[in-house]
Amino acid sequence: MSQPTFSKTQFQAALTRQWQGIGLRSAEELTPHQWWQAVSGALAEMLAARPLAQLPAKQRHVNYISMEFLIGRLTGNNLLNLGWYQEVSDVLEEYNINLTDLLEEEIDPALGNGGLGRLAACFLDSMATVGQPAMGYGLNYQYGLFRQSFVDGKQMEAPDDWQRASYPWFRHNAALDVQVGIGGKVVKDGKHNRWEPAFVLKGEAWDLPVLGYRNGVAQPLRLWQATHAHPFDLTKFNDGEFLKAEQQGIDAEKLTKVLYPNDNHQAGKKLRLMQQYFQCACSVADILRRHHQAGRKLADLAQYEVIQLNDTHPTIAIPELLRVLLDEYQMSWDDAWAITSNTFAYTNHTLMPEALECWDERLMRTLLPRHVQIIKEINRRFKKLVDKTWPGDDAVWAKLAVLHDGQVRMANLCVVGGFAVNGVAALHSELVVTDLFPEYHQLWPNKFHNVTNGITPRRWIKQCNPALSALLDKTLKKEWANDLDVLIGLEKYADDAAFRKEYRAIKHHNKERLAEFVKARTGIVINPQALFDVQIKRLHEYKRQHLNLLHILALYKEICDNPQADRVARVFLFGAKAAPGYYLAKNIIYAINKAAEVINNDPRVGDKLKVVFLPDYCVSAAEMLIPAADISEQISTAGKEASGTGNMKLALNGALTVGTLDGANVEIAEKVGEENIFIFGHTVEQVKALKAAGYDPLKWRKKDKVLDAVLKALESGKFSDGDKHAFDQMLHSLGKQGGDPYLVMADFSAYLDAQKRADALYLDQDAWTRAAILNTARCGMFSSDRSIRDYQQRIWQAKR
Ligand code: 26W
Repeated sequence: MSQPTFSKTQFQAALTRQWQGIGLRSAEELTPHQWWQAVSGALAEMLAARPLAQLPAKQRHVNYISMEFLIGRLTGNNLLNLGWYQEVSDVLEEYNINLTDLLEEEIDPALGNGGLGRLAACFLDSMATVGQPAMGYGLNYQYGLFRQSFVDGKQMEAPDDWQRASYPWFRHNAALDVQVGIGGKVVKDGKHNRWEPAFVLKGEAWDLPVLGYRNGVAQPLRLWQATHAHPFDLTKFNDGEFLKAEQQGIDAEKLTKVLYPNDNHQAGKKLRLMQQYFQCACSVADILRRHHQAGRKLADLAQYEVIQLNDTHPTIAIPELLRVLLDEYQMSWDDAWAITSNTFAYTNHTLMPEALECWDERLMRTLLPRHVQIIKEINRRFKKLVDKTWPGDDAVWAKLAVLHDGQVRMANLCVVGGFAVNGVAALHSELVVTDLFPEYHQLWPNKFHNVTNGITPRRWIKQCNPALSALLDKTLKKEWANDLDVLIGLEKYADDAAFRKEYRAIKHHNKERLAEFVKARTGIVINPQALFDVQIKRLHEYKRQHLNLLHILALYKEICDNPQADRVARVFLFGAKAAPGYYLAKNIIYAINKAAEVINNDPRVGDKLKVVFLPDYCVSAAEMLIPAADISEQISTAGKEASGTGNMKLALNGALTVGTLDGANVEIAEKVGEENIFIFGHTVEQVKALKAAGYDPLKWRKKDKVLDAVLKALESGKFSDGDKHAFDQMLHSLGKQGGDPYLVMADFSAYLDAQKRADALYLDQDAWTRAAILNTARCGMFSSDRSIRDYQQRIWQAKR
C-alpha cells in the first residue's frame, strides 16, 4: 500500500465548499479558527470522497474497546501521516496563512485521563501503520477531561467543552445506530430467558479516521454517543405532557456528557456503569453486525474477531456477548461460552487496589438484571474448577470468585472469561502473575503474557520535534518513523563532536521554544541555558511529585546557605492534573505552587533555580515540553507504576531519566545502559521487606538532617504566608507513624544522590549530550509498532 497522492485542485475546491458552506463570500472573511475548521473539513471531505484502503482480513480483526482515547489534535497529525503537510502548507501560503499557527487553533480532544487513554491512541496509530486490521471503540463525550487553572496556587476545574458538534473530523453514520436497553426485568419465555428492559437508548456511531503512516490505510475510531431512542413518546405528547415526554431523551444524553476524571481510583457511580454498559452493548452489536455482513458464521466469531479490553472498564462486554448468543440466538451455554472465552483478551494497567473495579451486585441488578444472572452462572461453573483444584479451600475461592460478598469483581471476570491477560511492562507483568493473580496463573499458565507499552514515533518525535526529525533524516538516510530500530544507527555519532553540536543546538532551540510558551502561559521567565527538569503525568501519591518538591526545597536551602557557590542552574517544570476529589493530590499541587512563588521571587536565587507548574497539562502541552526536557522524572515507588509511557517519549527525545526501578524504567535502563540513566531507590523486593518489617517514616526523618530541615521549612509557614497548616494533608500523610505509604522518606537521600550525579554529568556538556544521543539511539524498541507486533505474535494471531 502506498502514500495517497495530494491533488491541489481537489483541495482548493473542497476548501471553497467549506467557506461557502458557512455563507462567506471569500476566504478573506474567515477567522483563524474558521480557517482551521475549513482546512480540516476539506481534508476530511477528501478522505471521505476517496476512501483509503481497508486492510484485507487475512488476520484476526482487532476491536480495541476503551473508555478513553486521548487522541490529541488531529489535523496536524493526519497531514503528517498522509504526507501532505508541505503541499497543504504551500497552498495556504498563497492565502497568507501559516499552517503551523493554524494548527494551534484546534481544541485538543481530551477524551482520556492519562496513560491508559494515550496508549489507546498510540495503538490505533500503530495498528493502521503496521497493517493490523482494527477498530477502536469508545465514547463520544461532550466534555473531556476538565480544564485546570490555579487560583492562589490551588487547582480549579472548569468543564472542557471541546465543541464536538462542529469537530470537522467526525463522520456520523446513521445507518449504524444501535438500540441499547437498560433496567427492567428478566422473563421466562418457554425454557429461554428474555430481558425486558425498562427503557431503550439510541447509540449513534461517530467515526474519526485513524490514518496509517504514509500507507494509504484509514481505519475508524468509532465513538458512541447516547441519545433518546424515540424523539418523544407520542401518547404523552398527545396528552399534553410534552416536558415529561422529553424526559427520556434528556436522561439519555446525560450518559455521554462527561468523562469521569478519576485515574486509578474507582468511584462506583451508577452513571459510570451505565456508560460502560452502553459502550459495550453498542460495540458488541456493531462487531456482530459486521461479522454477519461479511457472510460469516456466528460459530466462527473468535476465528475472525478479537476484542481487546483496555483495562477492566469494558468488562461488561463479556456477559453482554454471552447474553446475545444465549438469548437472541438461543445458543447453548457451552457453545456461547466457547465463542466468548476465545474472543476476549484483557490488558491490566494497574495493581493499585483502589483501582481494581468492583460493582455492587444490587446496583448492577437494577440496571442489568440478565447480566447478573449470567455472571452468577459463570461463577457457579467456575467454582467447580476451583473446588476440584483446591478441594475444601474456602480462602482460595474467596479470592478467585467472580462474584463474592455482593461484589462483582471485574478483573476476575476478565481472567475467567478471556483467553489472554497481559501486563504492560516486563516487571509489571511479572507482578501480575506473582502478586495479583498467582492462583489464576496456576490454573492457566499460558494465559499470561507481557506486552511492554510503546509510543508512536509519528506524533512523539516526528510531529513534536521537527528539528530532531530533520537531523535523523539527514543522518540515518532511511525512513525511521515506521522502523524505529533504525535509530540504533545513531550510536556511532555519539562520539562525533560535530554531530553532538547539532544535537545540542536542537535541544537548545526546543528549550527556547518552551521558554516562550511558559512565558506566555505563566508570565515566568526561564533561562534556556539552565537544566530543564521535567515531571509530567497525573498527580498521584505513588508518582511522588512531593519527592520532587522535597528535592527542590533541599536545593533552595543549599542556595540560601551558600549563595556564592557555583552550581548547575535548574528549571523544574511540572504538568499534572489531580482528580477533583483527590484532596491530598490537590494539596501537593498547592505546596508546589506556593514553594514556587517563594523561590521564584527570592533575589538570592536568581536564575539558579526556577519552579514552574504549567496549568492545564494536556497532549499539546506535552508536545511542547517533551522535546525540551533534559531530565525526565520517573520516580514512582517501585512496583506501583505499571509501565509509564512518558518515560519513553522523553528518553527518545534525548532527556536523561532520573528514575526508580519501576515499570518500563527497568527496560529503558537495560537498553540505554546504566551510565546513561540515573537509577535510585528501593527496589520492589526492598520495598516489600521494608513494609514487612513495619516501615516507620519518622525514623528516616530523624537520621537525615536535610530531610528534617526541609520538612520543618514546610511546617513553618514560610512558604504559605505564615499559615502553618497549609500543607497538613501532605505532611501528615508523610509524617505520621505508619504513614508515608509510598516511601518518600525512605527514598529521599538516594534521590538527592542521583540528582547530584546528574548535575555532575551536566557540567560536562559533551558527556551529557553523548548520553542523550545514546538515549535516542537505543530506545527504538519503545515504538508502539513493536508493541502491536508483540500483541499480534503473543495474543491476537497466536496459534491456539
Ligand atoms: C476505575 C478508575 C480507573 C481509571 C483509570 C482505574 C484505572 C485507570 C487506569 C488503568 C489508570 C492508568 O491510566 N494506568 C496507566 O496505564 C498506562 C498505560 O498502560 C501505564 O503506562 C501507566 O503506568 C499506568 O499507570
